[in-house]
Amino acid sequence: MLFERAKKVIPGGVNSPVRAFKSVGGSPVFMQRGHGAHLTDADGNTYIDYIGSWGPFILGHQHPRVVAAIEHTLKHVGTSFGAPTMLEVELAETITRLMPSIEQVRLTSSGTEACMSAIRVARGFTGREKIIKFEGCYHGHGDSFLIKAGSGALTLGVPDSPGITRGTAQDTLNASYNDIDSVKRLVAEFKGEIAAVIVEPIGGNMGVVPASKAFLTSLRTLCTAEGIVLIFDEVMTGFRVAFGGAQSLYAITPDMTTLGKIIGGGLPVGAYGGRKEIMQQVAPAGAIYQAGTLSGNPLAVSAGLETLRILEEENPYPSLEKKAAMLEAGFTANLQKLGLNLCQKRVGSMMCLFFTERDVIDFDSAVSSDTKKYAAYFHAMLARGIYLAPSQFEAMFLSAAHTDEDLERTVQANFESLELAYRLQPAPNV
Ligand code: KE4
Repeated sequence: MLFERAKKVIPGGVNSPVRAFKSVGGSPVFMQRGHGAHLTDADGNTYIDYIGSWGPFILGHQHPRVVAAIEHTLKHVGTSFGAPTMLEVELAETITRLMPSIEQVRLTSSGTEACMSAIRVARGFTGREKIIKFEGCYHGHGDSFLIKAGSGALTLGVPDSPGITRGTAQDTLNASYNDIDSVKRLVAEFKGEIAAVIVEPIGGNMGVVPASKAFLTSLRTLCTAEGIVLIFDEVMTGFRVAFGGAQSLYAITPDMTTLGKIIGGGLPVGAYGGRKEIMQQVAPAGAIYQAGTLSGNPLAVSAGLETLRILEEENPYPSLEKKAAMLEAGFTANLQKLGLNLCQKRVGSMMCLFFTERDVIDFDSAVSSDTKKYAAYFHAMLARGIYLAPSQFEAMFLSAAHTDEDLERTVQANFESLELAYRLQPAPNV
């Protein structure tokens, strides 16, 4: 049993907790190969993949041009030098051209590094210490982010994981997503002490929960008025929901943006960037230190660069929108047929079926979902060859490689799996 073997040498048998199936039960499926919109597991079973490595594979696994770009770099360039290369300059030029709010950008090797670095830079730039994040948003596993809202009157954050110090926790304040008043209260209470607000412009880590335009607009106005750095964490939404990311959809300009996933094309790349006057404070141009052995390495950069080139040349967004709308409509029709009134949220090719009848607009409404029903649904879909996130509080991602046949199969599996999860299937005639 692969999982037992893995658990002997890796904590929980996985290299990232969500993969362990803890919230849906059972053992994780060990994958052996990815190809287009499909995965093959170690036993040879195939799946239609709606995780796509948690977002990077908007083009599907093993896109021929991305594979060729990686092969070329491997054979004719190398993997990493720890020295500047033209490739990373080209990726930086592409990112700053496609996301104009990013005047300068620093490459990292993960989204966590990007987000950790962005708040350090915001703190260094403003000379302030506190940050505001939102309950239900995830910005990687940096200490300052693994903080939950203090109970009741205690507005200072409290650690959400052992190993996080009280000293760190006190500098993270939690507000409620889509609730500008919760931010205004913190800004008033900690006047002049807040360096940054970091927000996922479309929440993707409590299921998919879009921010309202009014909320993000008010956030922008408030941060400008208070000299607070507004950071859009677009690690998931960057080049996912639109070519220019969520900031282009909402037409709101953050002071800084963090990126990851798609810009690595399946290899480890993260990035943070923003206004030049802020980024000029980053070492070695400025005094704020941040570094990384493999930052901008040619191999990972070539995968990300080719992915962005394909996205720009082929513009798959209209067809992704059509496919995702078709899938959503199929699910809606199933819910109606079954008399279920579950909440669905979708922005472009990232979507979520919440097992709650409430309208999900923030963390509290998201967690009203019935995770047991989700678990039953998840396993029923898995048994039908549909690979979804093993947690209610994640996103479902479509790729340019998903075919209409994949979507039809998924809609049919959705109907059967909802029937099972809600025990709606007609009692077998005895
Ligand atoms: P990484 O360090 O995992 O590359 O990026 C952290 C991160 C930052 N910001 C946002 C908005 C993110 O969604 C993420 C990572 N997303 C999770 C999926 N919910 C990665 C999956 C995992 O943790 O294994």
